[in-house]
Amino acid sequence: MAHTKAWLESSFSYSELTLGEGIELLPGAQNELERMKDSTSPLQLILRQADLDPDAYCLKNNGEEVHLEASDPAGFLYGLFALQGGRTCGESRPSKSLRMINHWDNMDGSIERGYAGRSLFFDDGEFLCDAASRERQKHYARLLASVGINAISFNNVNVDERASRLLLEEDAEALAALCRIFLDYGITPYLSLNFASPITIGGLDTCDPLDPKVISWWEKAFAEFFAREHGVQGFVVKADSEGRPGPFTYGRNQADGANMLARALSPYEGRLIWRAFVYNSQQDWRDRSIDRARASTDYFRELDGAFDENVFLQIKHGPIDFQVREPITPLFYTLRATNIILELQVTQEYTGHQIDLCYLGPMWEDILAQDLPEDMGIAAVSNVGLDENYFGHALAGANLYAYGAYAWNPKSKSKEILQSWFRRTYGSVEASSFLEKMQGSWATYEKYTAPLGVGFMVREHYHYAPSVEAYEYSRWGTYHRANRDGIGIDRTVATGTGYTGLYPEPLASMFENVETCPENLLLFFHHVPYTHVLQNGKTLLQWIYDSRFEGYEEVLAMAEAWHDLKGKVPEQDFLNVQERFERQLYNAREWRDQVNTYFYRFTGIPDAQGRRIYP
Ligand code: GCV
Repeated sequence: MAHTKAWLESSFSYSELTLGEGIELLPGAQNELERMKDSTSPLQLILRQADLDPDAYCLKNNGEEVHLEASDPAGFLYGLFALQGGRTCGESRPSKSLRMINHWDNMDGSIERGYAGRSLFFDDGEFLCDAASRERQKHYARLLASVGINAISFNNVNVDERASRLLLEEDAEALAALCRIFLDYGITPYLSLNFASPITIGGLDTCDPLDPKVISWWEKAFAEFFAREHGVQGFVVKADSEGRPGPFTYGRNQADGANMLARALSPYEGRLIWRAFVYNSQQDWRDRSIDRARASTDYFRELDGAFDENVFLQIKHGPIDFQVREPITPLFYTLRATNIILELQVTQEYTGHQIDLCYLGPMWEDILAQDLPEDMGIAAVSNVGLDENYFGHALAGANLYAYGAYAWNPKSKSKEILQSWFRRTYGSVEASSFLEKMQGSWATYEKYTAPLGVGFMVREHYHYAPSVEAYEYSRWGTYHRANRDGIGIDRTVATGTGYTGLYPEPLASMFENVETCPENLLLFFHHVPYTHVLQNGKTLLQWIYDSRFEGYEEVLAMAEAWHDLKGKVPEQDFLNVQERFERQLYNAREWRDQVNTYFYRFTGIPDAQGRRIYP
């Protein structure tokens, strides 16, 4: 099946090319130059070496000649993509040197939390390397490079037995061929690693990071792996998390585990990306002394400065798990001597499964507007798969595009990104009314799902559609604590789990105090009575009712605005989105009615506006 071009339609062509002295081009840049060549174009393209930052480019245009300057091959590549996107002058440099996409693809071809079909890379335990798969992989590499992504991990962080064997000789050739496709586009390949590999594939009886047998096993494994020269630059590791083994199993700390691997990687300049998503997923809901939100900060803050220099700690933006609204994980404010990577989720695990329209640009704009370390890297879980349009929902392409834009420039404006994506995908179609609603689609999603940062309330494991109490008595540590008087988790120092105290001032006091806590996070930090009066004068309960009704109405309005684009966007995309709006409406209605009924049954307080709440 052929994939759509997504936003890769070039609006630039040249007839003559001049290459300055000493310029080195990536094979991907050579391909792009080929594509843009058109003997009827009035423009000359001149590439020159200049003293710019890594990956940066500068474009100048006098109407006849377009000059592209850069200091390295990646800079030329990004400049060529900028030209294709319609930019012919100005300078640009990325603010982050690591801009990564993580795949959660399994080698059987399934994708954990994937909503756009099967894997682009694997099927049935093998690499996909037929001609059609290669074409798609190349196109995908172009798509990523066009928005500045420069690193990729191919396989799921939950590494099964098959994927553990990626380290071995048997996959070397296929792995090298896949890596080459991405390297050609300036994208450095990584793999996810099984911390228990010495047991799973090595025949040892332990993976204790301080055991000399284990250390030599890894040294030998990496020596053999890197001798094959496929271009892999490092590994992503999920350890001590959700059933994955790790250093805790042996009474060691997280730095013991990460540093052991990092030291074995250092002769090859390998990097170790260690995920901070470490928590106890066997919690007893009765035990209120454990707060999952605290876990990553409790485990890692005391290790600041203890990690080797080739270790990067990858931290999810929020302390729980990619909910529609979470505060920033405290570690971002407290780690000072550790390399860190911010982890976002492009795939819509908790934000509508690419069935519901949820443009995530505004969420990332909010996150990146916080005072985060400037020199951190950025990574995000991919939302693509074998579906013809790549994304399942044709409009979910905006999320990958926006992620690239934020990875390049964290100060980007989500509204401008959306307009740019739409123009490059659908041309100059007048769609301002629809785009305004799409810009608000994250806020809309938040309105009809779990209120004010309380999180979850979704169907267990599946993570789509309402199920208000599905997690309330589970082992996952994600409780909303609703009772007949109120709802929310008391995370204060004064009376709760003490989580607010993990933030530096003035954030700690702001979150601690119910009056100063940002209202959209009220139930994340506080257990509040339904009669609590919000800033807009409504009670919490009335606010819950109102926003569920509004959320549903907003989905209706989005679906109607989309209808006006019939005949203006390609029929296939029109129908794809229309069908998804029907499912989104069903979902939003279920959320509205299940959440409202849940609270109405608890409180017996009717809606002040007399709308129908099912008893
Ligand atoms: C890859 C959440 C998801 C899991 C995912 C995990 C992680 O818990 O539901 O599917 O596992 O996050 O980030 O490791």
